Amino acid sequence: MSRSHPPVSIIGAPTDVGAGTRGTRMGPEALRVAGLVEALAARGIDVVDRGNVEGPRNPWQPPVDGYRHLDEVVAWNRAVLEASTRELDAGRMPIMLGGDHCLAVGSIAAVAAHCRKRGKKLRILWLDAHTDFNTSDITPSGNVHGMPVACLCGIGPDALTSLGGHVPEIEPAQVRQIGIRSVDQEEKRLVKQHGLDIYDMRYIDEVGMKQVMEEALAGVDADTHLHVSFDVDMLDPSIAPGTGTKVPGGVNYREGQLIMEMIADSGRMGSLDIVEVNPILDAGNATAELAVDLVESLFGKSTLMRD
Ligand code: HAR
Ligand code: MN
Ligand code: MN
Ligand code: MN
Repeated sequence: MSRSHPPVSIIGAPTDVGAGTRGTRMGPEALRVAGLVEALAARGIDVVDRGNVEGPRNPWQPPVDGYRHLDEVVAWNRAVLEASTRELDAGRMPIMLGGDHCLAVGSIAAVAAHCRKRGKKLRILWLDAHTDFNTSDITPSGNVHGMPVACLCGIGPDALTSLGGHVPEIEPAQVRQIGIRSVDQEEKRLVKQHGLDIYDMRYIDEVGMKQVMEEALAGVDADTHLHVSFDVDMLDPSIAPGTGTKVPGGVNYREGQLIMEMIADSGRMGSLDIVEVNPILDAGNATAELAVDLVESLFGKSTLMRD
């Protein structure tokens, strides 16, 4: 029996202004070519591709005061915030195709406002190799895709922390981070200080993905809007080479499937980001194709016995 899903809207955000490697600007097309829209439609989901939002080109400049391309990052996030808000207001589930992970500031600011309006609890599953909790003072790169979680928690430049008009947009206690294995030295201090709930690869190795997901989803109920922010570098680079900041020792294929299946079982996913797909670095279009495969599971595709 397949679960009924809310209607879905695809929003492309073709940019790499927040990254240190160019190419995620082609992520939305790579995901479309991998058959994302068709895969959702084949599951009986009402899916509309809204096309891409627009924003400034990547000026490819060094960081200024600890940020690369801050104005451009803000402009792209504003576009994502507006497009996501429009879909949420219409009762549709936005799927934001990045683009680099800086765009989660806009997508999640939209979701946070939606939840405040509807009196819903918000839980964020941050699937990533990285905690993305840097600030301009401690960033080793100036790349804003290493900072979105901090910005959403109110730590960052005003233009990003107040993008959605509510500071902070979220509390660290609303976030669960899964797949983590690369945290910068000073960033480690900061995530500890703010009490982020981090399921790193060692913990996944020790207790197994089933328990990790049970813990990460604990307390999610009918009043909860679940936002999934899926950075494909969570996956092991051997199966997902098409991304700019690869870290060995990532989530394997079966673990990835289990994450998605258990989120699907919760029945509470209300919004999704798919970010950091860089087809230039890929083997064919393998990473986007794997992402689509995992998204099918996220929307309830399962083995014959459980479908
Ligand atoms: N922590 C490093 C930095 O801040 C690398 C961040 C890489 N970020 C992403 N998103 N790919 O998770 O520069
Ligand atoms: Mn990330
Ligand atoms: Mn990452
Ligand atoms: Mn909702």
